[in-house]
Amino acid sequence: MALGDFVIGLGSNLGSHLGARSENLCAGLGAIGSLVGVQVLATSSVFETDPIGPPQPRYLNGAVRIASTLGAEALLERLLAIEVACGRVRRVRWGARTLDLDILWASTPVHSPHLTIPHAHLHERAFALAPLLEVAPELGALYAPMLAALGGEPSRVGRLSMAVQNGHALARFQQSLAI
Ligand code: A4P
Ligand code: MG
Repeated sequence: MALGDFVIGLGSNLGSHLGARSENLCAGLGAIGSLVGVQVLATSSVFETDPIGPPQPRYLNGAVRIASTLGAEALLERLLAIEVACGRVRRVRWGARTLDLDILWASTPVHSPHLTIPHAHLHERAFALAPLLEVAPELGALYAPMLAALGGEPSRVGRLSMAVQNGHALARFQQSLAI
């Protein structure tokens, strides 16, 4: 039985070109889709966003909505393991990373010593709000005005999708034609 829905934000700004950063997002999405007890419900567009924090390359950001039989703490543990498997090394707070996975929202809010959901910085980050609203449009009344106050959506560069083939989760990035 699913414990609830979660929206996970994906971010990457390491990799010299669009391809490498989108591959990092796909690796993260594929790993999330392969977790036992997780079903992918929706995937978002990919946005190219200015970095918040110290000077560093621009990010690609997206989001995935899942139904999960894992509780929030167990899910966070799996996400941290996926970040490590995807080569993330923690050096600088808010610094560059191959893959950052944050739990942006859950159908049941969480306030524990390790975890705050909705994410504590959600309301101040267009790079998180824009993909969140695509996979959870029912949250528009609350979050769309916050996104508008931040200047609206960052630029879309493509979208993420997920297919299951022979029991394997396959994540894809399709680049927008306009680029
Ligand atoms: N934690 C608490 N709540 C949550 C949550 N809802 N989801 C705790 C995930 N983790 C949560 O987070 C550190 C600890 O926060 C977790 O172990 C968990 O116990 P982290 O993401 O591992 O640490 P961090 O990324 O080094 O630092 P921080 O401050 O969390 O950074 P953020 O908030 O992840 O922001 N600019 C653009 N344009 N796009 C980006 O994606 N990302 C960041 C990182 C900075 N600037 C960016 C972007
Ligand atoms: Mg993070």
